This record gives sequence, structure tokens and C-alpha cells, in this order.
Amino acid sequence: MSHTQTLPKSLDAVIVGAGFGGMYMLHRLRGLGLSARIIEAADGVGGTWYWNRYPGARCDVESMQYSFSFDEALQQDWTWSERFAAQPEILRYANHVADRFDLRRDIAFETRVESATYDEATDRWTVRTDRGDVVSARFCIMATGCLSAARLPDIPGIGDFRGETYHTGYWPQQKVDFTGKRVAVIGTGSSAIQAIPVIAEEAAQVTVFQRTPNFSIPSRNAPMDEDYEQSWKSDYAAKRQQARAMRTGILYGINPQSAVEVDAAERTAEYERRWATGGTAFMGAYHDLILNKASNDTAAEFVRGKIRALVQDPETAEALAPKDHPIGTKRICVDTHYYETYNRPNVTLVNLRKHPIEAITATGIRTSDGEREFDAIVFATGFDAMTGTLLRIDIRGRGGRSLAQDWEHGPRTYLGLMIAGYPNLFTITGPGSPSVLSNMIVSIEQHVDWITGLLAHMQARGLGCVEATEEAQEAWVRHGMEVAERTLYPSAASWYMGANIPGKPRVFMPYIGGVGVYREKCDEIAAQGYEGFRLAAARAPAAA
Ligand code: NA7
Repeated sequence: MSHTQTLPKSLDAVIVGAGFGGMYMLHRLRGLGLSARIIEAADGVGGTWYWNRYPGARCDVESMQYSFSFDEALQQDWTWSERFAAQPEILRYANHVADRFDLRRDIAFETRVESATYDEATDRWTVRTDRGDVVSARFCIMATGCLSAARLPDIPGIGDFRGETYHTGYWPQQKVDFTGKRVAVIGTGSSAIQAIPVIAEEAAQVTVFQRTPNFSIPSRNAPMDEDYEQSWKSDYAAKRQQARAMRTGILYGINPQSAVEVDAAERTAEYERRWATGGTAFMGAYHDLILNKASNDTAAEFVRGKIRALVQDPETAEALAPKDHPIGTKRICVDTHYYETYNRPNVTLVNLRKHPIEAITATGIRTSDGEREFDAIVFATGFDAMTGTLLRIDIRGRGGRSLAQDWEHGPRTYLGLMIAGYPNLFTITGPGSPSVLSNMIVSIEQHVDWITGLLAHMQARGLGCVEATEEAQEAWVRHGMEVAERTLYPSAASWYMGANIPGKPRVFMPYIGGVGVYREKCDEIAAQGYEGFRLAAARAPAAA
């Protein structure tokens, strides 16, 4: 369906977003015989992988694991070309899924949902779009993504710059050519760390403006090894099952020992081995790296040592070595030659801790030590994570209550799946679920399967209304906070905490209890007749 076709006035379900979450949800709803449409702002599928087209964009979960498991033929047929897939290949995969399961006919592209309002008289949602559509649906499923609301910083003069500007999260579809240009990159999170080495190969000069350094582990990306691919494909079901039980939903070895239980030589050998293997599995070197500061310090110091060894200029190396947060408490980055890039003659690091940005001017960026001129500025300044995209939609629940008001002091959900006061509204990988702390596709499949199970349960009983109770939500929020407090995560000023957005409440948003534990909890709740949810017959006929 293209945007020129009108959306039906009445549906069983509206799904917001055609990323992996929305696409799989549509597929499963069809299986239940429900009428559903996805409403998508972009002109194509892929969500995060549609928007984040910046140079070097790549998944930090291995390709063999960052893919759907729900269809055996799909996982056998699809071939990944690299150990860690780059954005264009993941976007091709998303398009392949859309075609293979004939999803496009039920997607309204280039249409943005502006509001969703619950009608208590009928137990239905009224969804309004920027194209004037008004759709009534029994269920409204937010598959809006966790890192979709890109954020520009509040730097004075940001609108004055006359050169080219880009945000990594809204990268243009056509290739950007930096050849011969002086390029500024603001930010040193995952996106910048992936983009900088690639831009540096093309541009005349790259100047990186860093406020806070991050820890990054080399990816050791390589063309896909056929034997490795086969080792997964020949045993996919069992391997996926194991991955689902892991803390992160990613299958890699987690050493059950504590880092402080072993002697320094053994520890260094373990870190060296993980550094050589590459990727986020580094954090599995010892089970307590995110629990115990003394353990964490050993890993952090190891990586700082690597940075000092890789970067030739000692002052640059010191500026790049993170000291203000425990390793892993901000999303760990995975790179290809990031630190080495600072040895290139055309790459300069500006340490904003020493010389803060004062303003963006018509021709460049002024810091406290002077002005530098640029042809292009790349904002790699991140996202209003987890809640930003949801809160950009005017969501109104029971009695006209607004989600923006209800979440004024931070998001509150039951299991990250539903919100008390908002019946029949689901959030796929919402705050309060493992989401961004996990392999997103594993978490997406789990959420979609669980929602499908609940809807089937309701169908079988002729029910049309489900809502999380306040008590269950309260207990889940409290539990989430307690689990987070047992870890080092809350000690970092991270986007997990909302700390990257001025004025955003400081609440640890994802659930850190682990993907496996979380899944068990969700299954147990379902097995007990959906404990903590109120299920009822709808006040209007079930069929749309
Ligand atoms: P991140 O990780 O939020 O990184 C944003 C970066 O931008 C970070 O280094 C920020 O520094 C920097 N930033 C933000 N505002 C400013 C201003 N005003 N001045 C200077 N620097 C600034 O976003 P990414 O897109 O890299 O990654 C997001 C996730 O996507 C990532 O974790 C993966 O899961 C995929 P700060 O730390 O605030 O000092």
C-alpha cells in the first residue's frame, strides 16, 4: 500500500512503525485472522536501519544472530556476507522479509501517526495521521523503536551554519561525498565511532569534537566464514534457544568467575583473548563486570591501556581514554580502526572538556580556544532514547489522560509491554523490557510472540479489552529499579538513564534483569492467566 491509498476507517489493529518489530507483528496478526495495517513515516521498511545510513553504520551483534528465527526457510535461505552486517545489507534483509511475507500491501508509507486516543465507550483506539486519516482500531501496537527520535544539541547558532549539515540518525538516501572537504563530527558515541574512520578515508580533514569518550572494542569484522555460517545453520534451532536464555539474547561465552578472583596475569590473558576475538563478547570476560566496581576497573584499565598503545599522540590518547564511567555502563561501542584513525594526519580531536563549544557560526564551530572552519558538520549526537518516539505521538488513555503527563517523572510500564490506564495499547520493546540491553531481534520476537499469545487467548474467550493493573505496574517498576541498583549501570550519565537530554527524568529505563529471566517471567505471567492484567469483554463488537 502506498500513501496515496486511504487507510481503512476501521481495523482490528494499527501498528505504528515498519521496522523489524512492526513487520513481524503484522505477520503474526495475519496469522490470527485480524485486520491490521502498519503506519510508517518513511517511504520504506527497516526502521532504525532505514534512517541510520551514515558511513560505517553496522550492527554490533553478529549477523548470524541478528536475524529472525521465526521462519526456518528464511533463516536457511538468507546469506550474510560479513561477520557483522553493514546497514545496507540489513536494510536489504528487511526488504527481503517484507517481500517474502507480502507485507507491503498492509503498510501505509510516508504517513506519520500524530495521535492515538482511547475511547472508553467502545474500548477502541482512534489513530490520526499527518495525512488526515482517522482510523478506529481495537488494538494499537507501538513498534516505534528505541532509538528513533534523533536529537540535535542545543548549541547556540546551530541554525547559522551555511555549509552542509547531517545527523547520523537521519542520513540522506543519496550518497554524501566528503571528498576534499573539511568535516566536523560532533559526538563520540557508537554512531560517531563507526562513522569517523570511514569519513576520514574520504574527507580532506576530519575534526572530532568530543565531550565524553566511550569505550570501544574492535569488531574484528571479516567476510563471513562459510564453515562458521554452516555451524549456525546446521543447528539453528538449538543455538537460537540458547541465545534466548542469555542475559543479552546473544550467544557468547560468559565466564562464571569474578574478575577479582583470578590473578592479574590470568585476567590479562582473558582480556587479550576477548580483545583479539572482538565485539561485545568482551564484556563476558567475567560475570561480574557490570556488578562489581573493582572487577569493572580491571577491564576498564585494560581497554585504556589498549587506547594508549594504539594512539600515537599521548595527549590525544589520554583524552580518548574514558575515566568517568565504568566500562559497559554506557553502551559499549564496537569499531573498525577507530582509535588508529587518530594517527592519520587528517584527523584531529578537540577535547571539549578543555575547550567547550561556544557557538556554531556561519562558517564553522567556535570553541573557547578559537574558531575552526568547515564545509560540513556531522551531528552524531544521539537520540531521545526509548521514550522520545512514543512521546512525540499525542497518546491519550482512559479519561483523556496523557502519556506525556503520566511519564513526566519517567516511563512506567508493566513488563515494557503495556501501560496502566492505556487498555489495548502495546509497546514492542518498550521501557521496562530488556530492549536496548539486548539483541533487539531476539527481544522483538519475544514481545511479538507474547502479544500474539495474549490476543489468541482473548479471541478464544471472546474478550476485547486488556489492561495492565496499576498494582502490577507499580511492582514491576519497583522491581526494575531494584535490579538496576544492584548493578553499576545507574552510576553512568547514559542515555539509558535519560541523562543525554536536558530536563529528562533520570530513571534507568530498560530492564537489566536479563533476556532469559525476563522471558521466563513473561511466560509465567501468561501461564497464570495473564496475572497483573485485567481482561474483559469489549464494549463494542469484537470484529472491526
Ligand atoms: P550516543 O551514544 O547518545 O552519543 C551521542 C554523542 O553526542 C555523545 O558522545 C555525546 O556526548 C555527544 N553530544 C551530545 N550533545 C552534545 C553537545 N551539545 N556537544 C558535544 N557533544 C554532544 O548516540 P549514538 O548515535 O552514537 O548511539 C546511540 C545508540 O545507537 C548506540 O548506543 C547504539 O545502541 C546504537 P556526551 O556523552 O553527552 O558528553
